[in-house]
Amino acid sequence: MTRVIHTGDTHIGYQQYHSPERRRDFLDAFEQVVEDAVSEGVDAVVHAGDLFHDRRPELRDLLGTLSALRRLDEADVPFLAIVGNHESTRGGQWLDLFENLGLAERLGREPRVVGDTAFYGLDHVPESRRDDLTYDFEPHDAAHTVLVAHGLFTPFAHANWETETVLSESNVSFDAVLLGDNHAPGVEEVRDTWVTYCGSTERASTSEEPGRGYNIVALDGEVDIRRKSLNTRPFRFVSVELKEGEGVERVREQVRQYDLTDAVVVVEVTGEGEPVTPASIEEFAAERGALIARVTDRRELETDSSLDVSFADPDDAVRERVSDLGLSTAALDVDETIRASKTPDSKVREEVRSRVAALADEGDLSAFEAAEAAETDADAGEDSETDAADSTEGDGTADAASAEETPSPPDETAVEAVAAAENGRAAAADAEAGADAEPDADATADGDADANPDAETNADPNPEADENADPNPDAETERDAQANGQFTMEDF
Ligand SMILES: [Mn+2]
Repeated sequence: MTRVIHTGDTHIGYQQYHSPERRRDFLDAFEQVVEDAVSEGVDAVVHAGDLFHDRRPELRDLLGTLSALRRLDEADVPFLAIVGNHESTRGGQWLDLFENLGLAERLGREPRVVGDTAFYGLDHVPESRRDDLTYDFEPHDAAHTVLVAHGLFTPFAHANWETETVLSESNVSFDAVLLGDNHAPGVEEVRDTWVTYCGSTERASTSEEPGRGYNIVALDGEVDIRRKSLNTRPFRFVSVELKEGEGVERVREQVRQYDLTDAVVVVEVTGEGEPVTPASIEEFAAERGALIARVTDRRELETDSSLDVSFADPDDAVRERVSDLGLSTAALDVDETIRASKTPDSKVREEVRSRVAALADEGDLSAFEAAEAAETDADAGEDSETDAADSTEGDGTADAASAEETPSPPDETAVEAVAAAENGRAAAADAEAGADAEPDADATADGDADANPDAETNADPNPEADENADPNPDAETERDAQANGQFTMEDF
C-alpha cells in the first residue's frame, strides 16, 4: 500500500491584496501541509504544480520553502513534484534547484516508485503545444500507477485538456491521475481511472469560497481519496441585497453580524437602493478588526462611473488587459521587468537590454513569437507585455509599474506567440489606457477557470474593482464567469 498527500496550487509568494500578511498565509498553508505529512507519516508529498505564484519568487519565499522542504527531508518524506503554469520558466525550473539540493524530485517520464506505486509527471504544457505531445512513459514493474499533471482537464469545469486522450494515448495504464491547476477540489472517474484535483491551499481568489485543503490518496488495490482541511485565514463573504431606500447603513448592519477579526471581508452589494461608497464599508470593517475588506457594488449605478474605477487596482486592470494580448515571451519578460517592483527604476533599462540580449543569444526565436490570444490565460496577463526594448522607464508604463505588486507569472502562454515589437508596443499602450478606462475584469480571458463547482457562488462582482483583480488565476472568476456566461482562464 502507498499513501501520499496530494497537494498543489500553493502559490507561495502571492501578495494578495498587496498584503504582506496574505503573502505569509500562502507559505503558512504549505507549512501546514508539510507538518501534516510528517505527523501522518505519509509515504510522500506529491505536489501537482504552482508551488510558487510566479516564476521569480523572492528570496524570503524561497527560504521559507526551503525550510519546509528540509523539514520533510529530515522526516524522510520525499517531495515529488511537477511544474505548473505559474512558475514555469524558460530554462531551468526552481524545482530543479530543490532537486539538486536533494530536497525534491521532479516527476516525469520515468517512474519514481514509492512503496508499490510508480509515479509519473506531466508538467503544464500550453494548449498550442499539446498536439505534439506524446504520452510516452518508461515502463515500470510496480503494482499501482499514478500520473501527476497540471492543467485544466475534463470532466472538470473550464477544461481544455481531454483526460480521455491522455489516458488512451499513454503507454502506461494509470490507476489514478492527481491534478493541479483548477483550484477547486474534485474527484471523477474516467475510463476506470480516478481523476482528482486537490484544490488550492489558500484562497487565491474570492471565487474560492469553500474551505481549503488537500487530498490523502491511498493505493492498495483500490484507490482511496480523502479530503483533509487546512486552517487558513478566515474569509467572510457578505452578500447584501438592498431594497429601495436602503443604503450604506443596511450594508453595515449586515457586515456587523460577522466576526471580522483578522479576516478578509468580501462584501457584495446587489439590488436597489442608494449608492454605497466602498471606502465607507472598508473603513467600517477595518475598525472591527478586519485584515482586509473589499466591497463590490454590483448594481449598475448610473451615476459617476468613476466611482467604481477609483477603487480599482490599476495593476490588476492592466494585467487583465494584457492577458488578452497574446504577447511573446520576450515581450512579457520585458513588461515584467518594467512593471514589477523587483527591478529598481534605475536598473530597468539595463535589465531589459540584458534580458533581450540573452534571449537573442539563445537563438530560439520562439521567444519572440506572439502567443495565441485565445489561449492566454490569466497568468499570462500577469506578467505583462511590453515590447522589447523600447520601453524603458519613462513612458506611461511607468506608473502602472510602480505599484508594488507581484509580478505575476508569465504563464505558459507566454511562451508561445509572436508578437512583433510593434504590436507589443501598441498593445502596451492601449493596455494602459484601457487600464484606467475599462478595467473590466471579467471579461477577460484570464479567469482561470478555476472555479470550482461548488465554490462558484461567489463570484466576484464587479469587474473592475478590487480584488477580483487578483491575479491569481485560478479560481476566481468563476462567478463572473457564470454570470456572464463566459469563462476566463486565469490562472491556470
Ligand atoms: Mn494555480
